[in-house]
Amino acid sequence: MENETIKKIADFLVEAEKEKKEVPRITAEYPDLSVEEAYAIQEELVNIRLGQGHRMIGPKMGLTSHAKMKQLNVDEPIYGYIFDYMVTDENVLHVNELIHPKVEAEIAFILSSDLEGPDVTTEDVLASTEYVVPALEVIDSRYQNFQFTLPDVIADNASSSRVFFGSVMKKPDEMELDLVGVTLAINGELRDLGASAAVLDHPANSVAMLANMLSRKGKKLKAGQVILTGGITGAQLLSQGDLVSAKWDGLGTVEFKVEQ
Ligand code: 0L1
Ligand code: MG
Repeated sequence: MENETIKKIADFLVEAEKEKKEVPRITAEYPDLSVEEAYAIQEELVNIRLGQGHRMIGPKMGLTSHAKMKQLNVDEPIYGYIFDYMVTDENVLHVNELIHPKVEAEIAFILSSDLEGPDVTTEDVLASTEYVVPALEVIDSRYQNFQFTLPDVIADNASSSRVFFGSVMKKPDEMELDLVGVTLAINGELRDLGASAAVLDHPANSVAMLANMLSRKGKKLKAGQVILTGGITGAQLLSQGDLVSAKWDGLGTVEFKVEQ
């Protein structure tokens, strides 16, 4: 694919996010779009955001549950990036800034030292982790009806949109990180629950896999980055007026309200 086309598609997706307008999936026009080309579009999109003055918080993993991988018929997760404008201090999600947001509960890792693949292990990740924190990720695919193929969603920065972090920080050796139970309620009604092993059997595996995937592009995970490891619960559609509340064993609660 020509550089000009890569740039055109990245601009198209950035514009869709800005205009809060769902768009047809890229593969409707480019049916042969490969995963490699999709990551090139994502990289261009990241460069546009950096050029606009946004700061990258860190990468995220997506499609880490067997259910989501099966849904898209893939055997490897994907990654994308979280930027500063996606993280808010107030506990409010402004729905008028988004298209059709969904929320999922995750665990985020904050690294104390760099991790460089290709052979990063789960033990390496645990040794290089300063803290883990609970996070509610809001995903908002820019595609009509959240319908996409694997290359589409990669190009669209893995549907990244907003993140709410909790205030409880734990050292990785303070808890059994693969045995964290999570509940996700909306308006007081339990919508989903899960255990952190849903994320590739252990959320630290997700970070290791990410480091190894990035190494194929000559990239590494860096100290200080905050890494979202993937949904423990399924993603739940949000509406104006919703009160979202999630609870993690040992990591507290994160709540936000969905407003205009
Ligand atoms: O964070 C995620 O798992 C999102 C991956 C993209 C798939 C989706 O938008 O549902
Ligand atoms: Mg996610």
